[in-house]
Amino acid sequence: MPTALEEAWDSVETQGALDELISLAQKHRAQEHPEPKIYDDHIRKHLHGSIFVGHINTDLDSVAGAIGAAALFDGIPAISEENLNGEILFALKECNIEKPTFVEHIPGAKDDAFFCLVDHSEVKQMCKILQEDKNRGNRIRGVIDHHALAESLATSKPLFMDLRPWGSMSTIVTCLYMQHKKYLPPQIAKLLLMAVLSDTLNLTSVTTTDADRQVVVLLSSYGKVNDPDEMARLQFQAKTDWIVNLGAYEMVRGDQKDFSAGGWKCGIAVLEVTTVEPVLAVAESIIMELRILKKEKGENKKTGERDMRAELDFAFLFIVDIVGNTSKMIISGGRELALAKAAFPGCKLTEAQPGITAPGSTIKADETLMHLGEGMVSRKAQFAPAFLNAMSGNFTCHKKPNSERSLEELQKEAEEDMNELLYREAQKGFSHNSVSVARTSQLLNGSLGGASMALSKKRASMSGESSPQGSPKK
Ligand SMILES: [Mn+2]
Repeated sequence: MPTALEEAWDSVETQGALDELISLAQKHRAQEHPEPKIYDDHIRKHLHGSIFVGHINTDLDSVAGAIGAAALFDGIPAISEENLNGEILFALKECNIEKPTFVEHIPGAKDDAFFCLVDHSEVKQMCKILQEDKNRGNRIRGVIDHHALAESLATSKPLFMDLRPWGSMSTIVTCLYMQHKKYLPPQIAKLLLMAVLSDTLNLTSVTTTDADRQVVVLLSSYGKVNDPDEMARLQFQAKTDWIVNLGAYEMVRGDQKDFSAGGWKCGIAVLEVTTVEPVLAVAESIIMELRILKKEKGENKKTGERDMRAELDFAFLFIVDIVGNTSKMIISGGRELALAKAAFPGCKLTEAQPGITAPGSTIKADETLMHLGEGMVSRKAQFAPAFLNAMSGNFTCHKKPNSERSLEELQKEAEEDMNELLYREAQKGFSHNSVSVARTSQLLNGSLGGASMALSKKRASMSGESSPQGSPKK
């Protein structure tokens, strides 16, 4: 089997050009920039001193990109959240680079500092400071990204933007080093390499482009990484070990994004692992957390008020098997089942965990896990488009979109809704510390049992029936 590096070399059509790039860049190592160019100088001046920060629910690409771009443009690298995932921590250690400062601790960040966003452009993915700042349009001076440009992004002044349809933001940053002929220190090269490997799943994801392959070759050379395949394996293993220890609460909220179409709102969480079994072992808890998450999305964090129309209609968790190059999707209820079938027709369904209880009356226990086909690994390129396509078509199920219903209607229905009961019970019983949220399994089982009992009694008293669907395991 050829290594990722060898494959990348083979796929690079312009090897001569690449050699030239390397020698050119090496010539400029550690030298003063010899030929000031209007292009470079003005961008440098524009971004100088800015805080470079990635998205919340942060990932290695966001952190590495912020570090790389800040070093290139003489800015300040920042992290959007205090807690970093196991892959990021592993990469920083491996590259001997210090963890950047949490953005809220950077002087001026809350007042008048300028920002360059990396790896995102949507308001809802921005760090809390920017989300809450009505003046952010004055403060965002740059965006370097490889996602669709957000409709929600607006600035009051012209800004520097570099958006390219590549597999990783760190690929763009690497090219910016070449463009600006600036010395790329080996540690930063290694960190950027690890970020490209992370975002492209070691160059196997459908989002991978030739630009990413070329950059992997280049960065392996600069960063002195002889075997990027082995590097990818180690970092994915670090991420998997970390995920397995997270627990269901963090699993469904860690790398989670919402998508809307046709009045529907769908949340997609993704876990990238080298082995899926440890995640499936807690599938029942994951389903419960997905059901609670849907309700949580209606909370207004600032006012503490709830808007049930803002709740998710659907919540999914995809477990991406990086080694097998395929995915499994946890289906948390009847609505999710209907949408999953519309988005991914013909995919096999099984139970997510042996002996699992069906999460509702419109789904069976052996329909709680969908097995997606080979090569299905990307939220951006595959999962989200499939759902968006289904939702914007004439998709219907047994419920209408939350956004199209009246508050009265939703509030009335909530009294009968298992998810609502779970949500209320869960709010009573969990401990929250700065590192993670722990719902003890006892509490969970107790809550689920309690909620189910309450619902069961209520239904029985209302209709005379006595065996509600969706009752939990003892
Ligand atoms: Mn990225």
